[in-house]
This record gives sequence, structure tokens and C-alpha cells, in this order.
Amino acid sequence: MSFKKRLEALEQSLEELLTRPNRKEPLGNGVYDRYVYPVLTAAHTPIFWRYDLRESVNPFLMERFGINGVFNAGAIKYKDKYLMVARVEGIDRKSFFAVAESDNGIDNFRFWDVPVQLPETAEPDTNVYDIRLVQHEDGWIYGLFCTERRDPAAAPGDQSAAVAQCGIVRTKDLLQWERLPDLKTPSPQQRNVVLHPEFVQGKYAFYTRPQDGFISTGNGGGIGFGLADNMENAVIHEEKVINPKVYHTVYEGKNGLGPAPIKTSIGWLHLAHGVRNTAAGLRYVLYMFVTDLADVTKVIHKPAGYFMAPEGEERVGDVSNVLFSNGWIADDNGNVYIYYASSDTRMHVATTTIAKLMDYAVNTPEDGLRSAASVKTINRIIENNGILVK
Ligand code: M1P
Repeated sequence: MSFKKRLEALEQSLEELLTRPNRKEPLGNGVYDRYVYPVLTAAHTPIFWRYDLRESVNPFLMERFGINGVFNAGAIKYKDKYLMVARVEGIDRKSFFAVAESDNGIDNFRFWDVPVQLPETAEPDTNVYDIRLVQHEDGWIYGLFCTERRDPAAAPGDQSAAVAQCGIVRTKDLLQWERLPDLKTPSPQQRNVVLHPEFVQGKYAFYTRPQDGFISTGNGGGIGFGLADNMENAVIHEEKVINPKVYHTVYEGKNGLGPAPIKTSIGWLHLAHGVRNTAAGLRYVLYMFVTDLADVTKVIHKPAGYFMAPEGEERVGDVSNVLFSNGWIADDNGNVYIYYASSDTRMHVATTTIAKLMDYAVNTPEDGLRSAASVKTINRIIENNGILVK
């Protein structure tokens, strides 16, 4: 195939993918709707990122920069567009951020021409990922992300020991980003740090995930909370765990907050991921809880179990059996777009409404933490449906 024909074929196949309409999966569970197609994948990235399009230097039109996956995207509505800031991972295993935009939030997401030009601190990042975008009441859009660097204490032969910390950037237009110093906390490592959109006691409020090691949270498990005086040199002196790991639940191994919480009339609605270990490796699912409007550290509703777990093709990918979400958008009319990644490979959307999510959060029974308690819960539903449980 000639260079020209191959380029035309590549362009046509990308355009077909980018313009393909998405559609809801039939029926669903009443809480949210899943969609048939992923909304962002490696194949959605621009051809001019992956190929040198000069025939003189790339006569075979071969890929020069392969993309391995597009996942764990932050999300925000900006100038009436639905934006995801995705974690784009090259085949070299480095991640970077790139903005993709859609008019309706469910299909036709297109990457902006150039990835995010992320400034660095004096200590360069080896890898950056999982950005959480927050429109804060101070007027800035903040991006909190994980910055990973090799552990300086690692033995010479150990090339996997790493330190994860929370990197911070801010912007007004998602084009120019200002890098601020990394967050300082009492914990040796941090991942899944999220900024609360409002001041709490006049301070910046953070959800953290203290952890002792890079993979295992050790003693530090649970979603933490802490306050900092400013963002220019953000320091949390005291971290309090507000949503701990719990034995024999979907978050017994570790957990972490997803996107920044959504304010509702009942409380702050949170989406988080819970992890447990299995013979087949770690399993990541999404769950929800609600915190008090007056005391944002107090959990007031917590439905049992998971809100979403990997299904069908979502179950398989680079890191299989993983759902992860760090981005959602709540429209003024109450519609909610939940952007979630499957198996560290691709992005999907699920749609619902604030009314449905609050009904789910408030009226789904809590975890009784024992099999007998689960049977009691089912019995109540059966009896409410007119069937006597003897
Ligand atoms: O591979 C699953 C996820 O693992 C990490 O999340 P956590 O710190 O909660 O275990 C992150 O590396 C995340 O990016 C990844 O999706």
C-alpha cells in the first residue's frame, strides 16, 4: 500500500471512530445507564501524535510513538463542553495528560491537538497520572495528580521501589498550567488526593489516601481528610481517616476517593474506589457515600457494596478486573456523567441524575458486615413485596 493510501486509510478509520454515535445499554439497574462503546481509547489519539507524517523520513508510515492506553481521566464542564483530562500512557510506560472534548458528554470525544504541557518542580516527575480537576470557589481550576519518582532509598538493584506524592497545578483555561509545590502531609506516600471545591473553616480541604508503601497502604489505609492554609505551599499537619478500610467488604484492601464530591441538598456525594485481593489479583470496584454538609468529615449515608464493578470487556485490559473513576460532571439540570476507566486501558461513561444517585445513596441498605445481616436485608425486601418469610 502506498504512503498516501495508508495515510488515507488511517485517517478514515480514526474519523469513523471519532464520529461513531454512542448508545445506552438496554435496561440497566435503574441507578445509571452504561453505554455500548468506550468514550476514549488509545485509538482515539491523533494520528499526528503517533506517526511522523513526512514521507521522506517515514516512507513505511510506521508508528513512531505508540499509545498503550487512555484511562483514569479527570473531567470538567468548561465553556459548555464536556472535557476529560485523560491519563494517556505511551508504550514506554510513561503517562501524560491530554484534554479531550465532546459536545454531549457521551460520544465524539476528540483530543485537543497538543497534550498538556505540564510544568515541573525542581524535582522532576518520572511519571504523572490520575488527575482530579476541581473548580474551586477561589476561582482557580486545580488539578491534583499523582507524581511518581524512584525511591531515593531503593537498593541499587531495585528498580521498582517508588514514592508517590500529590502534584498540584492550577489553570484558568486548561491551556496554561501553573505548577505549585507538591502537597506535604504526615504520610510517607500519597495517591488519590482530591481537593474539596469549597473552603472548610476558611482553609483548603483535601481528601487524602495516606499510605506506607507504593502499592500497599499498610497502616495508612482509608480515605483521609486534612486542611491546609494555602495552595502555594500546601501543608497538611493533621490527617484524619474519614472512610477506613473494613474487613470483608469491597474496600478491605485499600480505597481512595475518585473525583471531587458533588454538593447536593442532602450532603456531599462521593464516588470512590475500593480494592480487595483475590486469587486472581486485586479487584477494583466503585462505591459511594455521602458526607454531612455541616461536617464534611462525617459519613451520613453509605450503601452496601459496590456501585459499579467491571463487566464484559471492562474486565480485561492491562490491569484486569479494575474500575477506576476520577472524573464526573454534574450539569445544572441534574444530569450526571460518570467517567470511569476499565482495567487501566480505556474510558467509559455512565449517565444518571442527582435524584437517582441520592435515592441510591440514601435508600440502599448499609452493609451489615455479616451474611446473616444480608439475609435479613433481603427478607425485608421480600416481605415488603408481599411474600411472607417464615
Ligand atoms: O491499577 C489500578 C490502579 O492502581 C492505583 O490505584 P490505588 O493507588 O488506589 O491502588 C493507581 O496506580 C491507579 O492509577 C490504577 O488505576
